[in-house]
Amino acid sequence: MIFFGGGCIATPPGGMLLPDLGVDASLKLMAPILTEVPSSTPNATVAFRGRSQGARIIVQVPGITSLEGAAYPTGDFCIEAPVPAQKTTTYSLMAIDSQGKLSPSVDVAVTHDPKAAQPKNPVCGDPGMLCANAENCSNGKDDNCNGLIDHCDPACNSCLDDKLEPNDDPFAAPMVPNGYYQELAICPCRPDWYAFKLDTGSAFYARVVFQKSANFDIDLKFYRSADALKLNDNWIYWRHLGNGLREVDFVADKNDTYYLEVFNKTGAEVAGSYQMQLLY
Ligand SMILES: [Ca+2]
Ligand SMILES: [Ca+2]
Ligand SMILES: [Ca+2]
Repeated sequence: MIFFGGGCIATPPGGMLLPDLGVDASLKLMAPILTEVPSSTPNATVAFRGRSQGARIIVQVPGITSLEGAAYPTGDFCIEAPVPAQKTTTYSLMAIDSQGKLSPSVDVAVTHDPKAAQPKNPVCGDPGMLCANAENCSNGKDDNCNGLIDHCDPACNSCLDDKLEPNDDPFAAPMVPNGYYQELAICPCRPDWYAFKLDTGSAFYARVVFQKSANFDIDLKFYRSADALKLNDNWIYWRHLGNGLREVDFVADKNDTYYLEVFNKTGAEVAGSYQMQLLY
């Protein structure tokens, strides 16, 4: 599940001083700072409010789902997550920036209790004036709250992405079935991630075909879930087959969700298209 742009005005507690979250690309991305989270709620959803350097916020609800939402141009965010009934759930929140850099996580526990008091601001609501209709392409901010900053935003680079978007990181990767996928695209700052559930001993095959150029040359990386979800680049499979053809041919050695990353290895911020065949 992915929610972009939806949200509410973050309301840090009055008088609380927050650190300067100016972005320095050379530094590690900081974990989100939570400013408002109820410890218990009678509701089926909870709103997490805070501040972040990242363009997007990820909430992992263990064993259930990952959610993603865009931060506001101010650096504030509000993102809602489901609350499993009659228990305490420990959520992990992370930030991810426009270049795919992931922050450490911050964990927070919320207890569902039908008798708990109603939280003060239980839903994120309309972000109102915080999100603009248009993207300013040179201010280092995600003005229109779509999770994409400046030249990474299609409003600035005019790149037409594919129907499986948004899948710019493993937390937003769709589970894609067997098949032949045409008209896929890589846009600037936006690798494509896909997820597959494989049982031990089952075979997986993926083939990607594209037109290579000086600025556009795709590579594939295939990961186990634990590595993909940490973005630690500890991939397990990567093979070249000459210009314009890449392949993954793998037999699962354990039951797991595996992830495929398709990206432009030249690092040039250009658009390119590809086709993908999946057999598993
Ligand atoms: Ca901008
Ligand atoms: Ca944007
Ligand atoms: Ca894409």
